[in-house]
Amino acid sequence: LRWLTAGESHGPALVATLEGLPAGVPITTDLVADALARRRLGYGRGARMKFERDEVTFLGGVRHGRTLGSPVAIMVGNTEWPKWEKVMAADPVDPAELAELARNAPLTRPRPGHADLAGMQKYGVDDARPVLERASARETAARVALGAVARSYLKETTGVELVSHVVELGGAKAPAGTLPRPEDVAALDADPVRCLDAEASKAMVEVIDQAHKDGDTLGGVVEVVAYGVPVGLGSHVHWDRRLDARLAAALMGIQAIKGVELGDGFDLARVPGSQAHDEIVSTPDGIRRASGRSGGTEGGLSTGEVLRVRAAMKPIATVPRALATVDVATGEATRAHHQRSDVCAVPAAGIVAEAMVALVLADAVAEKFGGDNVVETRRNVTGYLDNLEIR
Ligand code: EPS
Repeated sequence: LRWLTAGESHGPALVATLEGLPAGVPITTDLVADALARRRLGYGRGARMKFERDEVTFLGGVRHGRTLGSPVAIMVGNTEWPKWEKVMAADPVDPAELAELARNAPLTRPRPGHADLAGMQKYGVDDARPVLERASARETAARVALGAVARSYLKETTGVELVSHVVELGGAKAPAGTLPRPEDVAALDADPVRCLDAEASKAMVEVIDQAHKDGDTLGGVVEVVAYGVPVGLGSHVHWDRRLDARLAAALMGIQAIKGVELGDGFDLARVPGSQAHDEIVSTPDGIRRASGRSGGTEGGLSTGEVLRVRAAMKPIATVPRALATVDVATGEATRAHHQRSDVCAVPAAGIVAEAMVALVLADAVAEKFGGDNVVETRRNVTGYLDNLEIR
């Protein structure tokens, strides 16, 4: 599979394309809109989440609720656009007209932790606007739209189901070993921070309230859990075919993610081998792992056990109590620019991480099982699983 997104945060729309899916994958505008609505959930988001709506339009690849096998193209309209029509116009605008717009004032006080400064240096611009527009996590709406399609493909071909949850936020932690199942999704979506543990959720809401009062922002850790992943996705034979490497790259590619762990990740580095691996046992269901420390991959291959990956999000770089910076127009020490911001977007990051995991797994399934129609793909999956020599 190949996928691309385009579009600026305050542009008319985001667009996303996904190429390589077979025909027959069920998908509708409502399914994508529901996925996008989940991304807007979460305590601690800023004002924009409340008034802006994501408007979904399929531009190609789908007919009467099923993919055609041609590239899927989705447009996610920004309802904020009328306010930005001049500032973000594709065609030249009369400079006199632009000068009257406060929104167009050059942003010359780059935010520490944001793409602002390095982006201005690299692209040779003296205003952060052209950089921050694309660095913005608004772009994740396009990925979540594609993730909804990937997810439907996974469900249809392999029965894989994904769940994500917040395991840590601003230092408040869910109890170790909390592992949500697909039937917990409704409860997770109803929780203000998408955390399964009620006590921890309360503590997370409290730290968000405190950060809001302090003019600060918070990060956290999300976990994505995939059930029903068949054994043998990815491969040990080459570094860029390893499933864990592909998952790590996809999660690391989400705005503000600074760390990724597969299974128990960094904790495995702190225990001896006798406590780090998942012992292999014979059960009435066949050969299984006795525990899930590895996170469902060994040697870059999926093991057929529950897949579990974590991503650590740093606090939002647009800090209300702004950090020290340099005004690039004057060279003077000052405070970074700030208009409005989220206190915390960790619950939304979980939804984005789900989308990225769905895309990576869909890619690995398409690669292993092929097929031009989902019926063919499903037959290939069943044929493979039914004919495993060792199971
Ligand atoms: C974002 C900053 C905020 C968020 C935006 C991502 O936008 P603004 O600067 O316009 O207030 O609301 O997220 C979204 C619009 C979205 O749909 O997720 C940023 O700097 O990353």
